[in-house]
Amino acid sequence: MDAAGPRLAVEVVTLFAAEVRAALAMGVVGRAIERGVVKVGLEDPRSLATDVHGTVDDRSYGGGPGMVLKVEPLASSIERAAARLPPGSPRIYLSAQGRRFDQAGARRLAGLKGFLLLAGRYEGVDERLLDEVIDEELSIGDYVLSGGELAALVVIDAVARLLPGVLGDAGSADQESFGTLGSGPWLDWPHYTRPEEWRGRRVPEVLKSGNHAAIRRWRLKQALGRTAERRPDLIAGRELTVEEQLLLDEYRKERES
Ligand code: 4HQ
Repeated sequence: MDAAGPRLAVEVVTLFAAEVRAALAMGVVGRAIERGVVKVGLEDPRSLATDVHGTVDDRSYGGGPGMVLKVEPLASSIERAAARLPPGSPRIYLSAQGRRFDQAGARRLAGLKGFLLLAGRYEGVDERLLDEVIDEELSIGDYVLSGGELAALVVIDAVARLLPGVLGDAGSADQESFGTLGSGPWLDWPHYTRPEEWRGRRVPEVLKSGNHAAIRRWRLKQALGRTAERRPDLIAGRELTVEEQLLLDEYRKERES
């Protein structure tokens, strides 16, 4: 992978470069980086601040509490980091005002050669930076974080695991929730491992049957049933296949009894 260069290059612009680096060393993402499939660069705007104190924030015009990240050190950092990425790599700001990041968004980013993530702090960044050097805003959900770093890590994690060679089993990214079993995306089915019985609760017999067709059917039924119960929005307006409709009806009948 090294001779050909990484499959995906990511740059993160953050005031917490050491913390982001440490978090990236964990688990699946850490291994993807180790193997050279993903390359992550970090850029700390503090190192480009124009004064000796490394000032990157200032008071908000219009008043009120909270600081705003200054445009010049951020613009310089972004341009420096972007120069390490393939041409055309989008520059993305993590923000609660952004378009919602989801599995389709993860697949889109996984198809790129590179992208840049800007993680803000405090009240956010000077709006002119967004107009001038940012291509899009992404939100990981409707809640308020203290900074964009955790959001950037969420995006990198969801994207990295989709790249060829990152997960051990080539199919396993595809099989889970929001993967492609049936016409999906459905929620995941229940999982079990040993022991066979725990506090009187037994593993469903079918999973020990060795009947792979029956197991696949059971899992799809559970996935559909749980999706209908917990996330009806994911089912509403979707065309179910004949088999899926049958399995969902079966699930509901079994629930009643
Ligand atoms: N932020 N999804 C960064 C978020 C957020 C989100 C709040 C972004 C604080 C400085 N980012 N600012 N939700 O809550 O991505």
